[in-house]
Amino acid sequence: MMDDLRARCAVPGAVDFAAGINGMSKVSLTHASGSSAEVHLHGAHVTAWRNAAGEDLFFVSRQSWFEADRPIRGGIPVIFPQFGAGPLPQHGFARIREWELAGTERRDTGVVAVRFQLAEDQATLAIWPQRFRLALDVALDRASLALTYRVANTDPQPFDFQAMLHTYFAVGDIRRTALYGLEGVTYIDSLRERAREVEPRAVIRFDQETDRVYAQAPDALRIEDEDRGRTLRIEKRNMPDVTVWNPWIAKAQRMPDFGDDEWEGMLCVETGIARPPHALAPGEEWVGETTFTIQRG
Ligand code: TA6
Repeated sequence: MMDDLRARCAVPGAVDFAAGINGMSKVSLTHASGSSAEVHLHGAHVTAWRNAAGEDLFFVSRQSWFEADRPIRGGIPVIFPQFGAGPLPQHGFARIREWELAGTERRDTGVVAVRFQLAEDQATLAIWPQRFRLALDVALDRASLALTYRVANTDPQPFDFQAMLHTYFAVGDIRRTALYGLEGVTYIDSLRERAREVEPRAVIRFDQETDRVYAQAPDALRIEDEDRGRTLRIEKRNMPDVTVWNPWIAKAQRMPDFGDDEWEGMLCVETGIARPPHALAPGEEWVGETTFTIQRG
């Protein structure tokens, strides 16, 4: 399979293929500047984004599973058609399906891009009787990683869906990390019986388990990693909701695929469409975009 992928889609010096943990197929993207990224076909899951110095910008748990039918813990889980708990597996099935590689390219600008796609099959139809087509474009530039997430309704019936890019950022110390951009935004607090509150803080800091879904959030957010002297910008389009999550101590200890101490070095800031779910008529397509940029450090 690897040889076939390489023959069809490798781009010398930019796109290559390898067998990762447990032999799971992954695509590596390398930009001329030295920045790089890695995406597993399992879940079209971005499992690494590194700057030219080779520093990890995303968190991946040292205890993550790399197995069929299980989600990878870290990077960017692709959430569809359900966010959170519900009639489907937690966070839906897209993150535990094997996606197809639909294309690779190095653009004239130097951007290195790869496209993955997923459509219904007997297994998904058995639990979610809708025909659909997902596409995820991952585009690596010198100091940015841009994701374009498409959901098309190829079914004769309308359907509702939730979609989220469940991004895990690596931080030096969550207690010295600040999130900007959510002041005045209404959020649902998953830790307080889904109470609805308005965020009063211009600067959000973390000193406890945090699990909130902010509705209609501004399209520009910023993470200040004070421990590492790094500023990461998040810009989004047509992805109104933002989830902010850190499991903190007790939940970290309850998660088998997450180290007890790993809560200190990560922060999830997720972009997507959750509440209300998005309705798609037959033949319609939703497109959401999120771009991460290293602004400093
Ligand atoms: O996005 C936040 C959240 O919904 C949390 O409630 C927590 O469950 C997290 O996702 C991780 O979910 P997972 O199913 O990947 O363990």
